[in-house]
Amino acid sequence: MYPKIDNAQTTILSCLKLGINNVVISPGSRNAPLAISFASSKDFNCYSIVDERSAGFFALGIAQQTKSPVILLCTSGSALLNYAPSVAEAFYSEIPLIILSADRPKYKINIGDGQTISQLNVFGENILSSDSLRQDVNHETKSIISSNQQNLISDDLSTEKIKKLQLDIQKFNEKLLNKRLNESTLLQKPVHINIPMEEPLYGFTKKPTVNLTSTKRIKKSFEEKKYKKYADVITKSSKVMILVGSSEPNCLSNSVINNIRSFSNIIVLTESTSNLNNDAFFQNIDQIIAPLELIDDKENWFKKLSPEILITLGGMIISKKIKSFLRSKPPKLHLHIGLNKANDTYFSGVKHIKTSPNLFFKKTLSKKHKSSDFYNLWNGISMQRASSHQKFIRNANYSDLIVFSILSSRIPKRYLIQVSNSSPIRYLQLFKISFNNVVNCNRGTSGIDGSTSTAVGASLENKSPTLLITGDLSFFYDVNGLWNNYIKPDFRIIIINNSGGGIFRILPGHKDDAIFSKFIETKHSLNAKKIAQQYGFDYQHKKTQFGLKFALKRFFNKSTKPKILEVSTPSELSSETLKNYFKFLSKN
Ligand SMILES: Cc1ncc(C[n+]2csc(CCOP(=O)(O)OP(=O)(O)O)c2C)c(N)n1
Repeated sequence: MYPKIDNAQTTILSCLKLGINNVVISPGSRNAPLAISFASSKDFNCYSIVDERSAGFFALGIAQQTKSPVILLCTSGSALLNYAPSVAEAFYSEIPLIILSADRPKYKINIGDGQTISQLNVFGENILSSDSLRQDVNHETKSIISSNQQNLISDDLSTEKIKKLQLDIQKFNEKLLNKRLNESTLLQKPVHINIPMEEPLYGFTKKPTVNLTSTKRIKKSFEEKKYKKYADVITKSSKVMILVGSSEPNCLSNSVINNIRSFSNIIVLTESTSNLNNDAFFQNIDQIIAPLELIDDKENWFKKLSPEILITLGGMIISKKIKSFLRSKPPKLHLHIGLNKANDTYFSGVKHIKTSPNLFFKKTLSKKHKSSDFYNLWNGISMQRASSHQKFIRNANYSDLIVFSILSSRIPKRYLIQVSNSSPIRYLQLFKISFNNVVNCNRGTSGIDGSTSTAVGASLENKSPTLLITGDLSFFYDVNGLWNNYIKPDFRIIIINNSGGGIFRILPGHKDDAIFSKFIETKHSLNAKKIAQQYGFDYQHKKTQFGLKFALKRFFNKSTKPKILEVSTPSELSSETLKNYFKFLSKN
């Protein structure tokens, strides 16, 4: 079933031709021509989600796994604005989304018609592009001519001229769609297409009436070849740091990894979301750097550990500590390798080399590197920290830190782990987790507004079972993430309930008083029991170390229902324990 309205039909055919086939639809009437057409075609996987904010993150979760654009379709009015948080997250995390908003014809905007707002550019700078298709003049031509408002067809146009005008409109719409859909795929970014349609909306045809002439897939090409000159610089430097931000699993090949490992002047720092694991890489950045901030000799250590050359790969970096470390000791040269955005995070200037990291390292890592004690220096501290970490954990009180310690050793291999902001992902960074797990977190804008929806979307496109580790506020914020029919029985949620925003007790400047508790931490005494019941989850609530360990024995076993395990932790003691942890590491 294809819509009789040409711009809607062209949109559908363009998506089909470019192989974009996941569609998340929120209900409405203006978008019905597109919704019905997408949903009646076997070529599209369509998902129905009522809440557009949740729909946006659900789509983002799918695209995060597939790296292909996911279509979001909504009706006119405020519906579109509810995509804003996920659009911003997609923009900064570089995840492709195609936002299709159905709209009324232009003359009905701002004149008191129902469910209308100005829909163009609603996402401001937080999206790659926002465009409107042109309204067709071959649909409801008579009413366009008789209306003195529309200004689409001037009075003196003959039927032939109207035909020609429609051809121009069709050409414009096809070209625009081809450009934007391809850009979303190539640049891995969200784009917005607004589609104005006149009523009646519900006319369909069995065969397409529009013939696409110019739509075609544009291929990615790694063109940059000017980087060989850096081989010499890297070889001769005694301090090279490779810092890997959020990446898809195994962004470097084994042969490149082995090559990097053999050089004493290169160190590699990774995060949980780098999804790149090797025992020679330094995975727990905060464990190494945070204690240095507490010692008298900080300046001297910072100097010794700082790189001359910084090579960054991947997306956003989570660790605040590495950011302040590199900002205080900026590298002489910062190269960012890859097609994703080169952020000047460390204010040292950044050179963007748009090529694949594997190719870059193959061409620049020659055999004769300067021998250096850089790797050994980092490795020495890292080993010392790992041993102090174990000692502290052995004797620490039941707290958020201990919960993460228990989880890190009990999450089975081959899980897709989705983590919420903010302290859950920071705690996770302090532990080594199984090498076969993939970790994702919405760090584009670090919001707490879509972690559950993202996890549910992601779970559909990953063969592994999914575990969402979330804070209590993030969970209650995005509870509509559970309001859909796509939650698989192997979906697992662990809520770390520290009765509010535990992160704010950890951040510097925190003062424990009534204002902090009410307006910053937003302390509460809610739990997820009734929510679990409402959405058909198995539910357990544990409040002790022993209880948690016991629950985890069966939590990951196969089941007919998805499961929630809520773990209550003492908020004051948790923040105190973390502060003591870093103090202990700095002294031991
Ligand atoms: C949409 C949005 N609003 C506000 C914030 C600011 N913020 C960051 S973390 C946080 C608290 C999160 O609490 P919770 O999910 O319970 O995790 P915890 O800090 O306890 O680990 C808030 C409100 C945000 N990141 N995103």
